[in-house]
Amino acid sequence: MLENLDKIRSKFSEELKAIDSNDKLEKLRVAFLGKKGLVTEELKNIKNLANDVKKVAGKELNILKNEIEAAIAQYQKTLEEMEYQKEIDNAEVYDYSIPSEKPVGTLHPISIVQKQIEDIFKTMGFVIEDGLEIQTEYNNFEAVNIPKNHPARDMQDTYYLENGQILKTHTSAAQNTIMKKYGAPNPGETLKVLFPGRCFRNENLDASHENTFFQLEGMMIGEDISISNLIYFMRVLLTEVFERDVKVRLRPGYFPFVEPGFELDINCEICGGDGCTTCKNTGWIELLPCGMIHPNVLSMGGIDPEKYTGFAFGLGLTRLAMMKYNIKDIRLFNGGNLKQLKQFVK
Ligand code: FA5
Repeated sequence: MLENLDKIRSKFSEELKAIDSNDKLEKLRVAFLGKKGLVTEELKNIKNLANDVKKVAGKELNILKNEIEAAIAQYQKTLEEMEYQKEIDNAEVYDYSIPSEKPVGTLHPISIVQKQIEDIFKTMGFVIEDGLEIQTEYNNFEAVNIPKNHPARDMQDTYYLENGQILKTHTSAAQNTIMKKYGAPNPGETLKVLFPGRCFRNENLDASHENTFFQLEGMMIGEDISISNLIYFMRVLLTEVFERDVKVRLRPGYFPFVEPGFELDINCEICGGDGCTTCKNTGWIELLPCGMIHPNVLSMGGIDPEKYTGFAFGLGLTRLAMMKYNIKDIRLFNGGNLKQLKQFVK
């Protein structure tokens, strides 16, 4: 009996050496440990042995069975490694530094318009700043002259975080930090900053309202800045983006952080002003609120309102992209449907 076990052991070792696939390994397992396998047959024979050798034979058989099981498990890992090595050896080698023949992606329409405006304003001496998306209530509201319990807070349905901070509702939330960062301009100079960013409001969604949208804010501060400077920059912005004159209207608008304040609306490019779902049948899209920075806001930013004046505007960048690319519904931008988005961008 014990001699038999040694033979089985050697036979198994010999046959294992020739195995080069999982299928063959499984067949080998069945041949030794399966229902009619060599080890199983020996186990069945134990009952026929004399009582004094039964115990030793049983013990030795179990040792052999465990050895074979362990060897198979170990060999499975070896096969996996061999397989992996084979894949590596056969893998195509890529040189990732070679530019692809076709561009595999494009910029998002909003990024394209943003970049275009940044380029225009950089040539006019503006610096570009990046505002935080998570903001303090102070920066988002108090620092732009909207104290606690001010009714203007209701105009911007706000997402509050558990730690008391908020998702910024407008890019104006960066005004105070930027004023403090740069300080008042030197005599004869101006501070000109552009700060685009993603904003969040708990809106009822429709063709022109998203809960996540982009604004692009601009601010110019100096000793002699007036509404004519403001109108000049607004005009440059729109003609450069549309590459033609577009019909706009300027009307008074209320924002606690500007005085006076204006709403600049653009004639709806989707319907040409006739009225459609995008413009809610008004023929106009609210696009570019602006105004002269309120003295309180300058003071809170550490700039003397007796000496300096400035303008600020808060462009609805997502809506501008809608008008530029004739996109009827704002929800398309965040919808993630690349096929739809690609048709607007070359
Ligand atoms: C503001 O957010 C002011 N901070 C803008 C400002 C800056 C005024 C500086 C004066 C001086 P308003 O809430 O109107 O204003 O938003 C500005 C623009 O963002 C709107 O004209 C619109 O084009 C865009 N906008 C506002 N809410 C949404 C929304 N839910 N979805 C898409 N665009 C929006």
